[in-house]
Amino acid sequence: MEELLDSVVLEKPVSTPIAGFDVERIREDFPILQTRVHGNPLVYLDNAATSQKPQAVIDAISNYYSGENANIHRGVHYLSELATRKYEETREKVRDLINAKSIREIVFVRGTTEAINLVSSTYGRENIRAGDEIIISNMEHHSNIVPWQLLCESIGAKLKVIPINDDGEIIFDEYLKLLNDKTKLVAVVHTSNSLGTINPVQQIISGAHAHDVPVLLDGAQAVPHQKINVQDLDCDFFAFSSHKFFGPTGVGVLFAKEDLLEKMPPYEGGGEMITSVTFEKTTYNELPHKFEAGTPNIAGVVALGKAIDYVSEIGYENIHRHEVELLKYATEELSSIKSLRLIGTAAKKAPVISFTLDNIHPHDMGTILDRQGIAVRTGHHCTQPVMERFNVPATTRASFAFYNTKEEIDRLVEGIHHGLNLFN
Ligand code: 7TS
Repeated sequence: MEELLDSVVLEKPVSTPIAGFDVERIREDFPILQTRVHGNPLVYLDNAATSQKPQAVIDAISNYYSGENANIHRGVHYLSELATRKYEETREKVRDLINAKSIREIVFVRGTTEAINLVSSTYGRENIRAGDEIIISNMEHHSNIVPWQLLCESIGAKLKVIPINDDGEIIFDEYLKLLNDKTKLVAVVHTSNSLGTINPVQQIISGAHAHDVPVLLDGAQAVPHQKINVQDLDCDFFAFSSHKFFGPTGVGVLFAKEDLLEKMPPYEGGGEMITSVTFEKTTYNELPHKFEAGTPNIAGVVALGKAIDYVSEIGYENIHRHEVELLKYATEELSSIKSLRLIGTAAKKAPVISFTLDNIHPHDMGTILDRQGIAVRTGHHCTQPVMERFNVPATTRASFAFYNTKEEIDRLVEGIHHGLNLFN
């Protein structure tokens, strides 16, 4: 009888095992996931803001400073050559990760934000003129809005915005209508951080290319969840951040097609980006170094290489299968809460769930969840136009990574019920 009861109780939360994917084993690689917050085991559901780091990435930073530290590209001594090799090895790993044609197309920057600012202040300033138009969407992160607004203000160009429907999907016909002879760039988010929507980027790119318009993809929320192939996509620019991809903060990647990078003026001036300098004339270094002025975040780049190794070992297929299950389970469980409204119900979604609750402000819910050790984000998630579109001041957002579990989703749901009981 006892055995029977056990099996009944156990039936619900156990995940379908995925061959070669052991989430409990994987969780052991992330020291922070073993910590307690306010006396409870941490449930970390703020992965869209930043992901946690496996021990291999943490060790890479420590090992770099303990045994490898030197400035790169400049020295003939052993350590400088070692640091340079490690830094450049990551460039090749990034190239392979997103399947770029050449390492000349991989520029290290500080993050997605800097990558987009680089494109707006170099490609944008060189190619966009008064009266021209730049297309973005209603679901952009502020970092893919403000750089274009700054550019438009200074040169007299116009920003055009693709509207989204009530599920949080781009209205494709409206996008096609916006494309015209004045369009000089399309800059859209691959995967929305506040809605979870995965945009039909392939079709967006084909639509723009039919008008000879280049496309920049903000891939910050895409790279942690799915394999990106910039050659298949044929995107012209692609930006992402290391810290959302299990690597350190302060490092990001700009991919750009080589012919575009060749024609773009430098971004910042300084050491490393030059071939020769006289007071009369400076010539610039070859790609991609022309866009990497000054001493970069060498330790961060080296550790990003470890994050790429780590994700490759787990495999995107396994990550995808596990996250699809998490998203499905979380959507079902959260939808069963009567006063809960999901914001972002697109047919194609990454594991990100935004919601509001009747009569409880997201910040209050976030605080109540935090007291139970559950980390979610509340606010506008740097997508204020999305909040305006859905007529909400803010949302509570749970965003998942491959190390999250169904049991953690149960803790979230219990936590929300606890908050509802306190307020009602
Ligand atoms: N683009 C998207 C889609 C993002 O989600 C973010 C950060 C950025 C750009 C900016 O990235 P950064 O690394 O340059 O800062 N998103 C979030 C978030 O959702 N909560 O905190 C940061």
